[in-house]
Amino acid sequence: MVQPTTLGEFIVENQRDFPFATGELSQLLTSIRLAAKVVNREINKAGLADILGAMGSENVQGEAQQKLDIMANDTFMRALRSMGQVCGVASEEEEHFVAFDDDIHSDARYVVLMDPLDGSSNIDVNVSVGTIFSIYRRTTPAESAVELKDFLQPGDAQIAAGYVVYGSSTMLVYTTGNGVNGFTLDPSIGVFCLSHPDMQIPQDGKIYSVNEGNYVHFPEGVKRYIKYCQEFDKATNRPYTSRYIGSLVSDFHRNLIKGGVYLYPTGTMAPKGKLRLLYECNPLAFIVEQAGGMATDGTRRIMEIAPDELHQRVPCFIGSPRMVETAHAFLRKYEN
Ligand code: AHM
Ligand code: MG
Repeated sequence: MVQPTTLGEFIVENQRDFPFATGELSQLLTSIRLAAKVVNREINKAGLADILGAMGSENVQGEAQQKLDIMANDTFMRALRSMGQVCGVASEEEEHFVAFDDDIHSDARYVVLMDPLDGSSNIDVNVSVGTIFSIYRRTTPAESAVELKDFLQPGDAQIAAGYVVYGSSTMLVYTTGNGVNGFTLDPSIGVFCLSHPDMQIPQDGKIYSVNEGNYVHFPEGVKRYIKYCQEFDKATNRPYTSRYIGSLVSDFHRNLIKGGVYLYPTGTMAPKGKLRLLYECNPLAFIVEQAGGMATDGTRRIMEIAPDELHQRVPCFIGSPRMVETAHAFLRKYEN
């Protein structure tokens, strides 16, 4: 039997490709890998333990927090705090960034932004959820207090980004800017093994993913693009297939493998879009571009947007480049 490469081995083997190859990033990814396994274990038994359902609280964005949102947030925070590489973490579940300012973090050079459990409204019905993370070097000097500006960096400054999808199998997919690799958790030994080396998104696809319940609220260009996806045309392989789980990581992951486009546009329901720039769109944009795809807000590359707040929302068009470009053409034509 051929022994699979484990995520731990892969991280060490590829450490040299990384511009600041000091081993710190490898340690940091190790913390994330461990937290992902803990969260996976808790999600897997969620129906048996009393951890389903709402907490009875809301996060800063006014969304009901699920018990598993809190568990995932605490697990990742603890794992990142336990090592000395990270000086602060910003999370969807926390209004302000959390500074790690004790002695072991005094010369930590990285900040992490994360959505610890994305798509958590799907948990109670046993539908896939995910974790998304984004890693930057701090811009302020080590040994000083971490500041908001360390977190408000454009996506192009990301050092690494990834996601975990807790699906029919659990996978961790990440990039450090040298392509994208996917690892499947072998539950019998509790180890992530390389299963999807050098992932490439198909240049074109047949899947469009959008919450069509919001159709009447969308800009005219998006409505026309959706109609285009639904029309019959043999030459361009239409109609396309509509697939929408409502769990960004899962929808993104499927489209990355099969080819497709995910849209969360502006609309009267979500005037700035729904998805968060820093810990949802940027990390997935880094991954999709590394896999040969595109991510924009309809006009600009997501990763070029200069953020001005931690929980900033942006419209998002992400996936196979030809599909994103066609959507753009509709947006330009029906600009309103
Ligand atoms: P969350 O971070 O509160 O879970 O919200 C993000 C989720 C995404 O996973 C998903 O793609 C989107 O919200 C679904 O939104 P909608 O229900 O409006 O279609
Ligand atoms: Mg989310």
